[in-house]
Amino acid sequence: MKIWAKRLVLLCVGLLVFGLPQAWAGSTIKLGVVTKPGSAQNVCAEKFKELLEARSDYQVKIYHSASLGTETQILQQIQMNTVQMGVITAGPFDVFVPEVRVINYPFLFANAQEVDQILDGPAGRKLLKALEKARFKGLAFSENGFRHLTNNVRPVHTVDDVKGIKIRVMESALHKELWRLLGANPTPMGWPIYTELQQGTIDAQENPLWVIWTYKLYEVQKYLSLTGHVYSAHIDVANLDWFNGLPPKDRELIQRCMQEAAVYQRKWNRDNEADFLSKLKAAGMVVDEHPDLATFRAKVADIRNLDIYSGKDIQAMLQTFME
Ligand code: EAX
Repeated sequence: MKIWAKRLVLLCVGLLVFGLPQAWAGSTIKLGVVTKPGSAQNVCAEKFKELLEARSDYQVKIYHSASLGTETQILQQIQMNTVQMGVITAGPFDVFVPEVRVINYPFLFANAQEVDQILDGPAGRKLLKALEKARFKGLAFSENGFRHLTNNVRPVHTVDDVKGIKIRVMESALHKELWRLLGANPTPMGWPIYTELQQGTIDAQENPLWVIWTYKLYEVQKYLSLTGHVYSAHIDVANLDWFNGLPPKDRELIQRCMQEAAVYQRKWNRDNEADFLSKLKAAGMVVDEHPDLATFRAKVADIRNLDIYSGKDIQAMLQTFME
């Protein structure tokens, strides 16, 4: 073989072994969300895709509408790195990282301003860091929003009205305990749950207003009470080892794009809340805008003493968030 031909062969082999496979493998990022287009998770994921693709050669492929299974299953796939990233509701995270129960604590945040102050501050950063134990890189918090109760049995004004109602809760240890304490009969299930509500397997669910609207739950739920009992963050994550294996400038870019997407998405959610509420009323839901929350708070006052909050780390973090 001529010398130039040998060199060409060596160059090709070298590129294959060291260069191209890395470039190919690294250029497409699979990102999972459980919800369908138009949903809060998708708004964040799509913004992230737009920002990252405009600023780099990465391609972001969004898997949505439960095509990867439930949020719990998406988290498992991120851990295995068959999916690299996700925008996932904080609820199901608490099985993987118990510290996440801290931000799902009932009535923890008074309003959106307080959410931003705490989650964007040192307490939020500490929580993102805690995700590393489960091999997740925590990039940012976007949001599902404040969760409200809907049901088909009766109007709910005080906590006594919740008694015995069969409610679907997220696949989360805390959410299950919470609704048990409130007197309901909770069943953890992945998302979506329209059919179960329609068939009457369950009578109730709780979610932010955009969910009730986007998933047409008003067709199968008569009563809405603005309980705002839990603020539901999304945690925007990547597989930790995949992320750490990227060049530093890519890591920084991905982090920055996700943070910008999260800020954009929180604003989107908040700007649209009043509109979702009017649409739900117009669609015929009976809305209690001022349920007697004192009765709810009283029932969950002792939640931090439950087993799910045992452990020094989790108690210390809870303290930080409550200060
Ligand atoms: O994002 O599972 C849930 O209740 C979530 O809030 C739902 O997926 C909407």
